[in-house]
Amino acid sequence: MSQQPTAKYRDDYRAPDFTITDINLEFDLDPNKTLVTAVSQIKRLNERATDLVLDGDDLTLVRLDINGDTWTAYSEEAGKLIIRDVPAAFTLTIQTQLDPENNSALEGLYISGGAYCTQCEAEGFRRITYYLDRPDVLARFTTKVIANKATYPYLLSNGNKMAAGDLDDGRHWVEWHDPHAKPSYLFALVGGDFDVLRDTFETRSGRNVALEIFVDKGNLDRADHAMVSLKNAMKWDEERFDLEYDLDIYMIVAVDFFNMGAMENKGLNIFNSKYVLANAETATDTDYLGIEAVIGHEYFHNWTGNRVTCRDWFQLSLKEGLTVFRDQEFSSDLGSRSVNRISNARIVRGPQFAEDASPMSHPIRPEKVIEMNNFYTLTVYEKGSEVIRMMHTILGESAFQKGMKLYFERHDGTASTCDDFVQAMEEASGIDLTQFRLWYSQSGTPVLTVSSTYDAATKQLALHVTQHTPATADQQEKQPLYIPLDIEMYRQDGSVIELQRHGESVSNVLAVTQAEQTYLFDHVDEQPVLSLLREFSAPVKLEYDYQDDELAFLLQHARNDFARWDAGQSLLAKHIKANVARVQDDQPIDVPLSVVDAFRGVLLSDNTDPALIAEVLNLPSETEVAGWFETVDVDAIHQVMAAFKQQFADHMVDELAAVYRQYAQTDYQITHKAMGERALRNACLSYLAHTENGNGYVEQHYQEAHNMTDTMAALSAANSAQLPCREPLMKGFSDQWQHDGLVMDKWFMLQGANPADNALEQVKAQMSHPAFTLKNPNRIRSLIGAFCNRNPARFHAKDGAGYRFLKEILVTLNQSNPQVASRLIDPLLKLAYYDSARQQQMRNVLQELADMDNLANDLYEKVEKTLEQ
Ligand code: B3K
Ligand code: ZN
Repeated sequence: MSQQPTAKYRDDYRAPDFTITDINLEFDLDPNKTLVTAVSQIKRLNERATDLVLDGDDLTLVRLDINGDTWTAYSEEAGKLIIRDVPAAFTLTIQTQLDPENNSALEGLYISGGAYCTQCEAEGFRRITYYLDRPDVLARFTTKVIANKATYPYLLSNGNKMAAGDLDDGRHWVEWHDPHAKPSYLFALVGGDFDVLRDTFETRSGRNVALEIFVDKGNLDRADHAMVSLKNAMKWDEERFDLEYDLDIYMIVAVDFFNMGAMENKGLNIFNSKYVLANAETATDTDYLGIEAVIGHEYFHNWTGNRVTCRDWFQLSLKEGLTVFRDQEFSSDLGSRSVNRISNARIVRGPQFAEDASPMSHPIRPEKVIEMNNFYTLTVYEKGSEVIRMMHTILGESAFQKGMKLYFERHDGTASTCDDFVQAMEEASGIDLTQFRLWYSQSGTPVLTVSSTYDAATKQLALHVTQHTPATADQQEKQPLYIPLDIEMYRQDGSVIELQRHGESVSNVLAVTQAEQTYLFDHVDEQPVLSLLREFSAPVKLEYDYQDDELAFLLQHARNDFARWDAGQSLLAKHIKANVARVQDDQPIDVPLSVVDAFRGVLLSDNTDPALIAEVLNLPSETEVAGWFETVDVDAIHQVMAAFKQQFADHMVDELAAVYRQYAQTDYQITHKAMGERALRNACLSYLAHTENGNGYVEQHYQEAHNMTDTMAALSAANSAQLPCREPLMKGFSDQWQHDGLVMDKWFMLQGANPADNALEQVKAQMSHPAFTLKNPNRIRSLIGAFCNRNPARFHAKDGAGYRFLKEILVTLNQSNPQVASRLIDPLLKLAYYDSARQQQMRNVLQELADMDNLANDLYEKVEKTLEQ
């Protein structure tokens, strides 16, 4: 490492010395010599400040004027432009030259598939011009874009289109003005040629908003679902959150080269095409749901993120946690609430808890950051959303919405803090959230240990609850949190026992606030079965000594679908853990028939939503299971999970086949009901693939599939069960789709997750597939990301070959796209959970990375933290 990057601390926040009220930008687009002229109105805020310090990264400065005159009193330092002795208010003109074609980091201005586009969050605007590139500087933007008219007929930026014209030399220009002052991270520009899907939306107050979705030529037939989702989102936000759109136009541009999912730039969202393009032939049901969620998410940012933005990047969860909560509610109101809750809980309990337990552990409002892009994490987003959800649970919908209203009244048009949000919730509800605020500053996963004693004579139940948050890499001392614990009690006949204390009914949501607490309930007429942490009411680990029959009971009888699924997961977890221990003791794997029977009961229950049955049947991934252990035995886990799949398939083959036949589909519909039925049928197929006629089932399923969901279900079953038809089907798919990278991503993902012994060799071979390129983040995530995250038995191969392979990829990406590299490295950070031989191998490759002399900040931050441990 040549130069040590410096960390920033939340405590060091200082208001800016200067601000920028207005900026006029002019872009003369050229692949290697784009000229950017920025004319900013600068105002001094701190009277003692004499020097204006602007951020800049990888820029060529062409001109610098103050009030129209050349200014020479400036110097360039690493990442900064220092302009000395500036007046109190002035016009600053800065001209920079950019090379978008060679911008492989996909941050700032770059070219994706022939179109110019931008990505500025978090700190990409400084790769366009020197600027006060921080979210608490809010300016009105006017942007003029100039380019060749034939090649780039569409020139777009934020806000409303103000004027356009042609130049003599075949070029044209368009000027945009955004009336809403915004931070630079929300700036966007696009120049290219597209097909456009147009529609309109009439807001509640009767304003007409033009909706435009820009896609690559030829993809118009894949944009409808995105448009429907957008209109649904606009309507939902009016109805549920009382929030209306505020510009005359809303544009979405789909690009193939994009580091993450999408970006909420004001009035001009830029999307990874994965979250826009879909039709029956190319997209699975999961893709459809993903599009609905991400289109919603970016739209909802218009209020939670854009109208009220973040004061500094440590406050990121202010907009992200809240907006994830809003998109989850949107998906739940439109589709199945319980299925949505299940997938949220899976993410938090799996990869988010793993993040808490890693060297990158941080609170939802981090304290220390080297590279901001490293903090767009599951903790900030998903746990952040859980924290908002807990407030929603504690306050109730009505008081929560009052809090939202107060938050907007106070903070609209400003850059705010997480604390501003909690304050509004507190004042609107009258509920003291002092202790609750700890969720923002304390990292780690709390463990709730619950036990109960029932006294038949007094008909009292005592629930004893302790909470403990283990120390994390970033924080040793932990305090008790305010944890909402949602519970229910059942009688043996399945009826509910009302929660009562002194004869009065009490809320199902207990407020756990101390390290140890006991709750007493009376009028409990029999020894109850307890349903605990319903709806995953807090992002905690629950420990309760459940008996198998209690879990089987809840799986069958709980009146809440989430609780049923959760009981099934606990039953599995108990026996998976026990069997991993058996394998380690050289004993045979034993899946009790009573466990199989409990699942069979759900499979055959005809009053249960098929989507829920599918979720119940969906075994936890090996990566999720790994998270349950102090020391991960990848091989034992692999064996045990394979055995569970096989035993379930063997013991339930007839029932699985019957349900599979029952849900045979003739026509294809994209409704939640049809999706649920497909999910169940395909879950059955995934088991049937492991039975005697597996190959026949899968081959026929593939041949008869008339949509991508079914096609992929067949391929994925063939892949997991390593069926003879795997080869020909994979080849057929590749022959059919190799021209389409987005579709091929599904295939690459299967190659990455291939359980074959020689998976690594095959993954390496697929890197020469015509559809693969290390320049495209989607391809990298599909093939290499799947290998490292969804194929633990191969990635963690004893000889360390998986680690060395990842290292080679990281060395390449460190140069070309450090942001993507930094996402990919995550499985190596968990080295502490592996045996000493594997740990050493992982440490070796991390050390080799640390020794590089050009290691990007993104990787540096993670590598150093891990090696320090
Ligand atoms: N706000 C963007 C994420 C930007 C990530 C920068 N590395 C998308 C979103 O959360 O909606
Ligand atoms: Zn977001």
